Amino acid sequence: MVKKRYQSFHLILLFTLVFLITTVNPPVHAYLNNPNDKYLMDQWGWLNIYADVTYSNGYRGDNATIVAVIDTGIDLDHPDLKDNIYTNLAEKYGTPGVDDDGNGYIDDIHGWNFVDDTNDTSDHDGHGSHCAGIIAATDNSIGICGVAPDVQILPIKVIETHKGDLSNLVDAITYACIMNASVISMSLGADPDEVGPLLKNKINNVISAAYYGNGTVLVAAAGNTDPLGIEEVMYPACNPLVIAVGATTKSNTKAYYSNYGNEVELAAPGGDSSAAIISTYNESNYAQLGGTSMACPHVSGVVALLLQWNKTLTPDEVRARLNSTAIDLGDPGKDKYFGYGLVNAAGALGLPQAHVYNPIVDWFFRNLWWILTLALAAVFLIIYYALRSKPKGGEPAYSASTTYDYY
Ligand SMILES: [Ca+2]
Ligand SMILES: [Ca+2]
Ligand SMILES: [Ca+2]
Ligand SMILES: [Ca+2]
Repeated sequence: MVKKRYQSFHLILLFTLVFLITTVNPPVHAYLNNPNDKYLMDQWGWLNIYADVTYSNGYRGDNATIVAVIDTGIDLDHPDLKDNIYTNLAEKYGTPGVDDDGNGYIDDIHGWNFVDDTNDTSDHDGHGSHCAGIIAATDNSIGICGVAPDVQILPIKVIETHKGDLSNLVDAITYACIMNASVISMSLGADPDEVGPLLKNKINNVISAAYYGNGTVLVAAAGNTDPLGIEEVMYPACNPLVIAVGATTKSNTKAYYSNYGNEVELAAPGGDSSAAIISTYNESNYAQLGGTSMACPHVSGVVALLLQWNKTLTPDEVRARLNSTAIDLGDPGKDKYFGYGLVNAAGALGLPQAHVYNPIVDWFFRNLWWILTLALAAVFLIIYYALRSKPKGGEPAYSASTTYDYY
C-alpha cells in the first residue's frame, strides 16, 4: 500500500514537471538594467567594448541618427532589424515611379542599390545584415542587441555577393550624405595598390566632402589579409579621414588575420574561429562570423552613441574622443596593430569602466522560472520523505510487527 502510494506520488511529480517544461513558456526576466535579448550571453564583443555600461545608462543611440551601412544590402524583413531600418516617408507615401523627395533616386524607400541601380536593398549574402545587427539589432528580447539599438540603419548596397565594384563607393558615400547620415560604416575594402589613381581621387574627394562638408564620421575595416605577412591597410580604411579598424579576439589580443599598419586607428571585436561574432543574418537568421568587417560596425555603433551624448561633435572631435579613451593594447601607446587601442563605449561617454553585465548572472535570471520550479519540486520531495519516515500516532516506530521478526 505504502509502496503504491510512493510510486504514484513520484509519477505525479514527474508528469507535472514534464508538463510544465513542455507547455509553459516562462517570462524572461531582464537582469537588472540589461537587455533581455536571447543571445546576449554570447555577445562578448558587445561586452568587451563596455556597451553594457552605455546601455544601462540609457545611451542606446538617438532615433534621429542615421548610420549608413555600405555593404551587400540588409535583410529588410529580419525581425531583429526591420524596425530600425530607415524609411524615407516621402517615398513610402509618395507616388511610385516618381522621385517624391527630389533627391535624384526614384522610390528610395529603404536606401539604394548601386549594384543594379534600383531601390531593392535586400541582402542576398548575409554580410550586410550581420554588420547592421552589430550596430543596431533591436532591443526586443529576441536574437541579439546592437551597440546602439535605437539608431536607424540606412542600407546602401554596393556588393551583391562577396565582391563588388569599388567605383560604386563614389555614389554610395554621396548618397549617404544626401540622406544626412551621421556615420558611414564600410566593412569593405581593396588593396590600395590595386585601386586606380583616378578612382582613388574620386573616392577621396567624396570622403573629404562627407567629412568636412557634412560632418559625417567614416569608419572602415582594415582588412583580413595579414596571413600574407604584408604591412598594409585596405582602402578606403587607409584614407586619413577614415577610421581604420583592426580586429581583436575575445581575450583582446590581435586577431591573426587583421591587417596592420600605421593607418590602423582603433581595434574592435572581430573574433576568430574559437569565438566569432554573433549577429543577424539574411533570411531572418543569425550567424557567427569573424573579420575586421565585424570590428568596423562595433566602432560605428560607438560613434552613434557618442553623437547621442553630444550632437555637436565634429568628426575630428569624435575621433579625438574615441582615441583618447580607447583601452591601450599591445605596446604602450598607439601602435600599428591596435592603433590607439580597443574602442571603449563607456570611456568615450565619460562613464565608469565597470561592467554592469555578467553572462553567468544573466543565465540565472533567464532560468529563474525553471530554477524555482525545480527547487519547489525538491522541497515537495523533502517534505514527503520527512512525513513518510515520521512515526504514526504515539507508538514507537519499532513497535511494528517487523520488529519481532528478529527473534
Ligand atoms: Ca527619392
Ligand atoms: Ca516615389
Ligand atoms: Ca534583438
Ligand atoms: Ca598600444
